[in-house]
Amino acid sequence: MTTYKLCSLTRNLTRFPITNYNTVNKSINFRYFASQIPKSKPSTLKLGLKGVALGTLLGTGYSGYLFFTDTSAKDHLVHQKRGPEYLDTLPNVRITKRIVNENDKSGLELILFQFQTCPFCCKVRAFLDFNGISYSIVEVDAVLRQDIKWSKSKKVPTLLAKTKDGRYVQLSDSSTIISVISSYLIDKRQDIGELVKLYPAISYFDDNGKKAFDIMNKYFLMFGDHKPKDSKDVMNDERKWRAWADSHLVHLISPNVYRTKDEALETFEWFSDVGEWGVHFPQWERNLMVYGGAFAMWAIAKRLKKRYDLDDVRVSIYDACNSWIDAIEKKKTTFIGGNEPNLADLAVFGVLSSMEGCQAFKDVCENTKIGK
Ligand SMILES: N[C@@H](CCC(=O)N[C@@H](CS)C(=O)NCC(=O)O)C(=O)O
Repeated sequence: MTTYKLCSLTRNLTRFPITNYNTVNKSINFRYFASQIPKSKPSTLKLGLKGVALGTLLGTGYSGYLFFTDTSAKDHLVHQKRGPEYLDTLPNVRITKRIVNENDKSGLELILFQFQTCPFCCKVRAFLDFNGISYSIVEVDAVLRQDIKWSKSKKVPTLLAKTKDGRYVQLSDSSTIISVISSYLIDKRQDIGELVKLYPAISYFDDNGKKAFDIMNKYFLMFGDHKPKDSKDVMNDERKWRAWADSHLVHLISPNVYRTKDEALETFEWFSDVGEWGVHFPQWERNLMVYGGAFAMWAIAKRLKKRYDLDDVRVSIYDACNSWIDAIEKKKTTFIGGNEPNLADLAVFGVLSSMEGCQAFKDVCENTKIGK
């Protein structure tokens, strides 16, 4: 912006009534330029200088205006960094479930704040369960969300992990949670409280010009001194499919499971069963979650269908599942990760498992090879 303004100012100056421009050895300077103005036309100079002053004033004003309205003028503020939050004590919340794996040697103490059927939460649980890690669950009321009120970010999944100094570090964003814990599992002598610092949230301006934060390296693992067991290509492929699960597959879930009012209600009844809402919440709150949630999500699903440009939502999810299957068949392996599932396999499994009790899940299993 500044550069452009200087250029245009220079251009304006050289375009000034320079009848003598060619006769001043092309080394134009203001004093010389002023002396060349015929005395009989003082008003032209005055007028010109006023024009320059006015132009500068307008330019400055316009820059100021842009600063507050145009995001490109704020580029120097784009890369703000936000580190993790630490809590000295646990927030006053009810642990609703504890998943215990007797053979857990991770040394981790984790509390997962979740909605049982949120695809991002399912993804985290698929990862923790596959790795045999024990954890506690706080089932959050999806409508009132009291149990997440202590947190700046109201999103789930949110994970609290006990650090070496006895505090709790907060991890938000499902893929970051998975990458941080995977990095920790590479060398369990590390302090998870320190590892999280390697995944800062960085600010950017989204398509609507609104400032947002994202964890840019969320698909990367930290190996420290350890040599990765996989080649660069294999790791790139894993990251690619993990990102696909977050940026594509997951957006097909809501439009499918809340496709009609009946499907939305059936889905919420199932949520209530698996999330044990009848046990964890009073009847009125459970009903509010089921009926309020079903109606709200049916309405939102219609908007999402438009936003992601989905014509027939079932066809879109069949296509996505088929792309995933094709990629595995091309590799001639059981999983994208080869003979063992990698983080991409767990992400896709987790996302799809979020709709297990829904009609959409049955349809996907019947109409694609994903069930196998
Ligand atoms: N990028 C996040 C997305 C999490 C997310 O959007 N969670 C939803 C539940 S499925 C949520 O909490 N939405 C509430 C909100 O946006 O306020 C992740 O991967 O964890």
